[in-house]
Amino acid sequence: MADLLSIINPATETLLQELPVDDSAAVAAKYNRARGAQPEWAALSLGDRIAPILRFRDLLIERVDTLAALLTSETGKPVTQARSEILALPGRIDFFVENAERVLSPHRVYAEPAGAALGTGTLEEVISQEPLGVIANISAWNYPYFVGGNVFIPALMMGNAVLYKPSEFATLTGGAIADLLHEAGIPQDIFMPVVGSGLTGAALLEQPIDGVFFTGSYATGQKIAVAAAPKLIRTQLELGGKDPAYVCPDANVAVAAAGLADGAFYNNGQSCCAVERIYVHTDVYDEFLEAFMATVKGFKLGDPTDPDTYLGPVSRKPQLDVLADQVADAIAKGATRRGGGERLDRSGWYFAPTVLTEVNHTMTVMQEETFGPVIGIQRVDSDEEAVALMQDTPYGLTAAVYGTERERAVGILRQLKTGSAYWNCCDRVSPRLPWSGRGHSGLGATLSLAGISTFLQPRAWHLRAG
Ligand code: TXE
Repeated sequence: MADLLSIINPATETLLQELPVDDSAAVAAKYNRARGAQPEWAALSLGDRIAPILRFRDLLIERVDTLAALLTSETGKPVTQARSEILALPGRIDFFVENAERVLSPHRVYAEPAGAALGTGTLEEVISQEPLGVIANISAWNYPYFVGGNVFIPALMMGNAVLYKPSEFATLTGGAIADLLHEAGIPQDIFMPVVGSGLTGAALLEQPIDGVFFTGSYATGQKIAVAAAPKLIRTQLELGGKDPAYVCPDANVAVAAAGLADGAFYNNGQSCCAVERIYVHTDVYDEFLEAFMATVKGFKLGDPTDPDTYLGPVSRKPQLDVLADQVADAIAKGATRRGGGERLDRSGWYFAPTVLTEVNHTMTVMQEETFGPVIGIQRVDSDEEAVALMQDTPYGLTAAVYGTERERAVGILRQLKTGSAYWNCCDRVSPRLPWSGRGHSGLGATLSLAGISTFLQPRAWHLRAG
């Protein structure tokens, strides 16, 4: 009998469902089906591949209530935020649809002028694009519609078959996404969910896949890269960060405090691009801290099914210990705790929103990924000090600067090695811009035109008329 995967509701700690896990043989069978079906899918016109994706887009909107309730039940994401995530995917789909043809179309890059050739005819050079084939999409739980959709939508559109391994903490949503894609007309064998935890993900990597697109932690990302290396396949890793923000002395403090509190606590801090460290110039430090604390106190914590709830439980129980350890380490080294700091005494994996001040870089909270509702705020005396602290990380996903002078902010951001740079905003993703990381934040890019062409490989045509 197959092993079972238990799906637990983080808000109530009750068992939602037990699902049979795909073992190695089941994974291999799915791979074989995908391999068999992919050439026919790739041979369809682009329009025929786009049509079911547009139906999927409409179904997302039509079914948002049910889908959001399911996502909330298995991840604890507040339902309003679950709805926002689902309703933002259509905008990303629109971007992919609008740009698919431009990326996929063959183009002639050279045509020899008539009579110039030494041979009998003229020479043409053409670049065409081909899908990779069968790809693995190993995904995360924190934004399954976003981080999954950034991969499987353009991958399918470009003619690939997708073996989709949802996170074990968002498996019901992974199944719902598959059902919706199939209902919309994507062939069963072209998109298949693969159910299980890391072991199932590892079994998927043993198949002769043509690419792996992963979202998750740096530690697992390294394992994926090692497993994929001998295969010499396209490997993309979208990993986490320790994203810093700096508030300049000339910043609009109210805007900075509201924006950064949301950036730190939205989705309970469980975003790859959550604000994880804040540096504030001493001239505006007190004013900023007061406004920041007022915003945090206004966040409603509780039942994630309540539309007014802003902070629900964390999605994974072990994270409670990570958060408690970071807080304890900071306090032992001299930090001040302003509210929160511990698990709430109630059922569910709730951790009180925590602001730590008088922090420094000897503390894990300023060094290691927190991925939860805990934020450190550090006072700095100059832009130079802020830059040095912001640079002190092996990660490089995003960085934000709040201030009125664009040149000053851009000058600071240029000194940081990050995939995204924010001026007077943070925790923001656009389908038009590439999502990429430097250092431990990953390899490759999703979204933008680069996030479409990554599912293709170019072919060079040297065509000489005979
Ligand atoms: O990630 P994992 P988890 C970070 C964040 C968080 C941490 C853990 O720091 O605290 O990751 O989250 C599959 N071979 N981010 O546990 O373990 C696994 O089943 C193949 C950042 O979810 O990296 C899941 O589907 N697959 C982030 C996926 O990998 C394996 C989003 C991610 O698991 C595997 C989420 C293996 N050996 C978490 N081991 C972001 N960038 O937004 C595990 N998996």
